[in-house]
Amino acid sequence: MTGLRATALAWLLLTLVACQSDAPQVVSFPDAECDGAGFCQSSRDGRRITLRFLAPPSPLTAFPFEVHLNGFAVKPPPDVQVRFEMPDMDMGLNRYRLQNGGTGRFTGRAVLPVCTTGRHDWRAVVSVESAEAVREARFGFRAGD
Ligand SMILES: [Cu+2]
Repeated sequence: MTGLRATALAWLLLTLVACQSDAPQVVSFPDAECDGAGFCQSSRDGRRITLRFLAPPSPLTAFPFEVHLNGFAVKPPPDVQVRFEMPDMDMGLNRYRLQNGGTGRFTGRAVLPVCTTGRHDWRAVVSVESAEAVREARFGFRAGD
């Protein structure tokens, strides 16, 4: 190996290490589908993330939802966000930070845009950020049909 190559490799490794220490680790929960009543749940390593729509989600109409966390440390409380996306289609930024209602319950309210191609299949990505990791659960659901 030439000196230049070794230097380039060392630089690459340093960059990779720096990247890893910068951002917290993202732990993905198994993908799940919401049931017809708007109840969505996924578990991993003794932790459970539940998303519940408190009204049927429909474009252009605000709907409330809540997230319940089980098996998570609640002090300090994690930062809980939900972003709504459509698989393989840019629907703009639809991200909401939830209010901490105490005892592992977080509440939010969202308004979804209308899909110009008439699709109804959405995905809610619940992101729970604590000091050591970001844990994410992706839930498929339908809106407005
Ligand atoms: Cu769309």
